[in-house]
Amino acid sequence: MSEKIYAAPAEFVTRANVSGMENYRALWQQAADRPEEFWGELAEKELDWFEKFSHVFEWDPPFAKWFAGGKINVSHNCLDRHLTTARKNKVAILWEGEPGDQRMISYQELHRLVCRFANVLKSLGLQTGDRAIVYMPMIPELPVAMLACARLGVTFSVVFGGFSAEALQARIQDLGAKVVITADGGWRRAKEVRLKPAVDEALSDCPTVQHVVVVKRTGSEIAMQPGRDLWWHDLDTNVSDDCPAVPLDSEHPLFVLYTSGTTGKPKGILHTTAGYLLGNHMTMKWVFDIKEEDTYWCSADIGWVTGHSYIVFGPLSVGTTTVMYEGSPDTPAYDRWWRMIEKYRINVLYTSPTAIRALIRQGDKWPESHDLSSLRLLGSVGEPINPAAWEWYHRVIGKGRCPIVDTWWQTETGCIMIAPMPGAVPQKPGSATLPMPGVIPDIIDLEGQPVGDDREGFLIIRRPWPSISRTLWGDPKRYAEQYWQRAPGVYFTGDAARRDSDGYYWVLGRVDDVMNVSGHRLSTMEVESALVRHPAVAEAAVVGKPHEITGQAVCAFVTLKQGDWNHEELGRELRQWVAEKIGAFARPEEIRFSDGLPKTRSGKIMRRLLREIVTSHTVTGDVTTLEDMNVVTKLAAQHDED
Ligand code: 7RM
Repeated sequence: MSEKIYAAPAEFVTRANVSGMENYRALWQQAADRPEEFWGELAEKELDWFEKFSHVFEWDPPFAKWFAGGKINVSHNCLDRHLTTARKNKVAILWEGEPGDQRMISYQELHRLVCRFANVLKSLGLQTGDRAIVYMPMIPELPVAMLACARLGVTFSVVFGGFSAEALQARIQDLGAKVVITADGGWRRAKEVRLKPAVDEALSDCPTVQHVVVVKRTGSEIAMQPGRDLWWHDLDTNVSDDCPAVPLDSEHPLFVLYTSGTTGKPKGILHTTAGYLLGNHMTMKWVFDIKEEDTYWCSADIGWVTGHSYIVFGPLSVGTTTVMYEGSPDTPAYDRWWRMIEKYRINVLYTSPTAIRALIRQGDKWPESHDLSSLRLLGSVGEPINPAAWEWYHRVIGKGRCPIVDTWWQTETGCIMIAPMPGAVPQKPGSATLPMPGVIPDIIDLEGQPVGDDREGFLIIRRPWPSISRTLWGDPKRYAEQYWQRAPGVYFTGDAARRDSDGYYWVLGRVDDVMNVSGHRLSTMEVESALVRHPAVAEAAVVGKPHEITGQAVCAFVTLKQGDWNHEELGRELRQWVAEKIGAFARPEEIRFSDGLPKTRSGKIMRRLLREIVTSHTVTGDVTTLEDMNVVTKLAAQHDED
C-alpha cells in the first residue's frame, strides 16, 4: 500500500464545513457518546417536520426505528422548503442528454413538475402505501417520478434501464406494483436503449399492474396497449400545479432497491423516510463539503443506490445544483465528461474506480485538452480504488489541488459510512479513511473477536445508524440472517478490511475476494493493485484457481492500454512485476489478456464469474446483474482455444 498522505490545501481547509482533525474527532465522539442527543438535534435542525418525533431511536434487534412519532415528507424536504429562500430559481437539476440536448430545471420548476406528476399518479388511483416501478433512462422525468412517489407515500423501486424483461418482471412481481413508469427508450453510445418493449414482455405475467406511464424520449415506434398504457405528456395536460406533500410517518417505506445476493432471488433492500433522508443530508455536507455556489456531479446511474442518494435525495435536500447526464463517457469522444466539467464549471465530481480506470486507458490527452480548474473536490465509490488510479485522479483531474473522498458504503447502509471529511481528514490513497459520526466499525475474526490493528478480518458496524436499511421487502427473516446473525448483534457488511495504526480503514473487497496461496492470505485487490501500476495495464481482475500444490494459484485477467504489445513477453514481465511488488508467493501463475472484464451494471468486477471460468470453464451462476454477457462468452471460449 502507498505510504503517502495527502492533506487538503490550506484554502480548502479554511472554507471547509468541518475543518481540522480535532473538529472531526469531536463530532465523532459526540455521536458515539450520546447518539440519541446527537441525531435528535440534527434531525430537528436540518430537516423540516410536519410533526416532531417523540423518540429518536427504538431498537428491537435487529429492527431499528428512528424518529418514531414524527411526520415528514422527503419530497417536501427536497423541494418545498427551498422555495421560500434564494434557491427558488436556482438550478436544481442540470441535465444533459447524450445527443447534446440540455435542460436546466430550477427548484421552483422541479416542484411544479413533481406536483403535476403526483397529481397524475393520484388520478390513476395511487395512494399512500401503493407501489410503483420506475424503469427509465437518465432523463429528468426519472427524479420527477421518484419525488412524486415520495410526495404521496407511494413506495417506489427504480429498476436500472439495462435490466432485462425477466429481471424487471421478477421485481414488479415481488413489489406488487400498481403502476410502471417508463419511457420509449433512452440514448447510450449513440444507440437507442429500448425500454417499453421490455416492459411489454415483463407485463405478460404481472396481474397487479394497472397502468404504464410512458415518457416520449426517443420517439421510436412502440406499442401502446389501450386502457393500460398512457403517455406522460397526455396525462400532464390536465392537472393542477398544486399537490400538498403528504405528512408521512418517519418510518414510512420510501423505496425498495433490489440487489443480487448469493441466491438467485433478488433482495429488496428497504429504506424508510426520515433516517434515510438525514443520513444523506448530513453526508452531503460532511463528505462533499457542499457550498451554496457549488455545481455538483455524481456520474452514477440513478438505478443504483449511489444515484438515489447522491444524485437525487442528498443533493436536493441540501439545495445544491445536481448534474445529471444521460449517456456514456465516450460519446461522441472520450472527452465528454471533461467537456461537461469545463462547460458547466463543475466543482465536485463523484465517480467510480472503474470509470477512472477506463478513462486512464484512453490517455491523458483527453482531460488535458480541457479547463478543469473549476473542480475543487473529487470522490470515488463502488470498489476499492487502487493507489495508481487514485494518484492519476489526483494529479491529472484534480491537478494536485483537490482532495479525494473515497467513500465506503453499501445499498444497505443508505448513505456513506467511511470516508474522509475532506477539510479534516488527510487521505491515504486506497483507504476510505475514517468513519462518519454515528458509525462504529470494527474488524473481527470468524469467532467474532476484534482482530486489532493491521490485521485482516470481517468489517462490521456495531450500532444501527439512521439510514440503515430496515428489512428486506417481504423477507425479514432473511434480513436478520444475512446481516445480523453471522456475528450476533452487530451489522455484518460482507466485506473484508483492515485498520491501520492511525485508525484508517482499508476495505479489501467482498469476503470471498481473498485467495490462499501456499497458506498466504492474499487479497485479489493487492495483486490487482500491483498489476495496474504497470504502465501497460489498464485494468486487472484476479482470482484464485485451484492448484494441487499451493491450494490456490493466482490467475490474472488483464486489459491493456492502447498500444502494440507482445502478449507472451508482457505476460512474463507482469508475472515478474507482481513478484517484485508483493513477493514471489503472489506471482501469478497465469496471465490472460482480454478486451474486457465481466462487470455489474454499476461497474463492479464480477470475480465470481471469473472464478467459475478458471475452475469449471463454464458459467452457471446468476448473471442477471452482468453488464455485457459477451465478455464472459469470449473469456470462456478463449480458454477452450488454449
Ligand atoms: C455504494 C455501493 C457495496 C459494496 C461494498 C464494497 C464495495 C463500495 C467502496 C467499496 C471499497 C469503497 N453500494 N464498495 N464502495 N469497496 N471502497 N469506497 O457501491 O451495494 O452497490 O455495493 O461495494 O464491497 O460492500 S453497493
